[in-house]
Amino acid sequence: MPPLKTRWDIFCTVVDNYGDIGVTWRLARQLVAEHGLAVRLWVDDLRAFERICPAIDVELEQQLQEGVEVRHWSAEWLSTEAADVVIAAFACQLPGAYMDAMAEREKPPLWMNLDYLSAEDWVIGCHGLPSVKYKTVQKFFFFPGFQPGTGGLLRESGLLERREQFQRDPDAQRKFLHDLGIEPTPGAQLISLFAYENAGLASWLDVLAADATPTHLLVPEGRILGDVARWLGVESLTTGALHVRQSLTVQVLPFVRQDQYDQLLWCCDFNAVRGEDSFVRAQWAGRPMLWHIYQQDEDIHLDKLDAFLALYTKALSPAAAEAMNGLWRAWSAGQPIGALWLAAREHWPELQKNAEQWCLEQALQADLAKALVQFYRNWL
Ligand code: TRH
Repeated sequence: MPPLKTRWDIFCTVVDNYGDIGVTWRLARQLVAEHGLAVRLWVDDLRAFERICPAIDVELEQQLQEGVEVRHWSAEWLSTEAADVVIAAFACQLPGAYMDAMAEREKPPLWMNLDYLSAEDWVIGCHGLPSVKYKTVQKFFFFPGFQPGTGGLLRESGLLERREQFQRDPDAQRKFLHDLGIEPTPGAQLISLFAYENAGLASWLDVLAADATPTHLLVPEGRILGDVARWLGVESLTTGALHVRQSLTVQVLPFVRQDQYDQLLWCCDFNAVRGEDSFVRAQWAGRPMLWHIYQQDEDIHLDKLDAFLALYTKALSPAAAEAMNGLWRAWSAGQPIGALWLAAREHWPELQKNAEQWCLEQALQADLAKALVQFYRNWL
């Protein structure tokens, strides 16, 4: 008989938006596909899940998706055996009965908290440290990150090879865009825009509209649409809407599956992203990007932003680094970025090269799924 697969349980509460489920779904699939593990993903909000994975049946308590056993984590907890490895994503609180089930196992499971991504230095010192204990079960901190000594970033095997192949194949890109209803304006730069509400947007769109280079702006449905509509002077925007203002074509896209969203990023010359998972995916696209960081109380997100910028711009010339710092900080503060965008454009070849090199440098680290599996092996 083949040996029993190690069983992993991943718990995800959807706080808001799609990052919590986006990260855990990606991780769960990778643990199954690349490490042959038996994974259950417990999610409290199947509707949010359905947005990034339309195959989800929101009525089902239990379903198999891409080899992952997806469980609806409902208020009424039915008793279940605890797994060998338990991941609480983003400090979510496990059901009390499940914690007891962990403690009742003959060999307690490895229990980890998968934390939010941050480039701050303190992460290196805290990654892998013991956290609280519940009866006999010890919890550990597991921090993703950009530097050696952290848990790394989610990156599927062969991702960069697939991306490079796609970016070398204009027909594949044309077909992908065409299937999404996108016929790029000839000679236009393609920009994707996934962001939270942002008062600074209008100044950027003003500059893009007045630019000699045409821009085709692709905006997935979401929170920024209100600002786009206001700038266009239309009441509302829905999927498929297409508006032209001088050099700027604005097109609203449907929310697509995660793998399709990757391809969209790979097609674009520049990607505006947000939160955590799209932010990482834009880095794997190897193209210049702009990050709308998730706002936190007492502005602690600003430290995270600066910590990332310090790493991301370290190989740039002082002038290009200054342009990037200015653009990113203003965007996350909701300030006008029109002039800062033009300043960044002055350094375009350098920014393109930096994006590619950053991506390759990050890919030298073990990916997060592999690092988790290694952590488990070491713990055993
Ligand atoms: O949606 P986000 O803003 O999510 C989060 C959450 O708010 C979370 O609580 C917070 O802690 C975290 O940000 C920092 O951004 P994010 O992380 O980029 O998640 C979006 C997910 O949606 C990501 O997995 C990519 C996916 N996506 C698609 O699958 N299709 C699409 O068309 C688009 C635009 C995104």
